[in-house]
Amino acid sequence: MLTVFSEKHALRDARTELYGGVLVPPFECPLRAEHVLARVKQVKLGEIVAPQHFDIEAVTRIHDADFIRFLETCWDEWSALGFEGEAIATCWPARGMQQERIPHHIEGKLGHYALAAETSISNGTWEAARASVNVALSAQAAMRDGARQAFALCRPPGHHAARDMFGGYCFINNAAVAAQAFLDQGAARVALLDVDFHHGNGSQAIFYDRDDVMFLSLHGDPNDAFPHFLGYADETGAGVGEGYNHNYPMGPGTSFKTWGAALEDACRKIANYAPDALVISLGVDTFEHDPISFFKLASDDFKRYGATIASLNLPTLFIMEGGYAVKEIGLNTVNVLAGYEGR
Ligand code: Q9C
Ligand code: ZN
Repeated sequence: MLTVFSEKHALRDARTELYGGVLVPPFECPLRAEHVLARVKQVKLGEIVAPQHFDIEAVTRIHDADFIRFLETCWDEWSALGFEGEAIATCWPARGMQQERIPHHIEGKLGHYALAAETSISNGTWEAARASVNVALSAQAAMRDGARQAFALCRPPGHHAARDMFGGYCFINNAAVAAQAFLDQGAARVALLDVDFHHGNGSQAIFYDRDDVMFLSLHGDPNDAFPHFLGYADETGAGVGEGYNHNYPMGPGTSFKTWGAALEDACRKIANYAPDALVISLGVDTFEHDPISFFKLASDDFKRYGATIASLNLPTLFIMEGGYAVKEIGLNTVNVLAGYEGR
């Protein structure tokens, strides 16, 4: 299958992530994308192309325009103040405080637009996030033009980003923007299946009250795992979207047997929905040796579940999300794609 990749991902190279009370080098690092690309080449998965440019309107179909302007200007505003470190939110509109007001100061804007504190904004972050969504939109355009499947090697990832929030290493929701592009080109229904270890809170929130995108997510139980405050099984959608949101939270130590059964159930729901396209938020942090996650999938399991996804026989767009076992990220990611292709 076709892979879309942008070298501009490397512009997202933050120095710091707040982890365990310490500023550490980010788990979400440039080497990740380079390793996936190397494996795509090694197995000769198919052609690799650079993204085209898309107007920002494709992004503001999903995201708030003021939020996008914030992402674009945050680093300049922050660095103009002469701080030594990267831009990190430290203050939020907590319970009882004003949720809608957007303060002028960058510290207030960071608190308004951040959903968590681990993700710093650094020089080049906006340019990389912009290139990442162009990767997703280019892979989607290839499918509009007739491709049956495609792989968007996006970095930074996107599924935690909501209409007007960044965090969890995500800035622009690449999968949501691509799903909306399918609809805007005439699809009646799109299924968005999120197999990243973490719940795709951004994607869920974006489509929660809609019936034209079914969102399904298999993930670490939010009682035990980030993002903690969304992703529970009783979140089933709202309004006309009621019944079109499905969460499969699973506990520490979950094996492929359990995880694979959840995938089978999700695939049955997708088949009944009969979407015109399937978007996969493909994170491989479900791997047994992932440094920040707690599922127990082995490298061969990724191949097996790629085949399960293929059995849906739908036009399928794979969007790269998480996965932090950097040494094995290429093997695990491309195993899904190769398994999908039946090899
Ligand atoms: N104790 C994605 O996979 N922090 N984002 C986790 C672990 C945030 C993951 C803390 C993890 C975000 C795209
Ligand atoms: Zn993840």
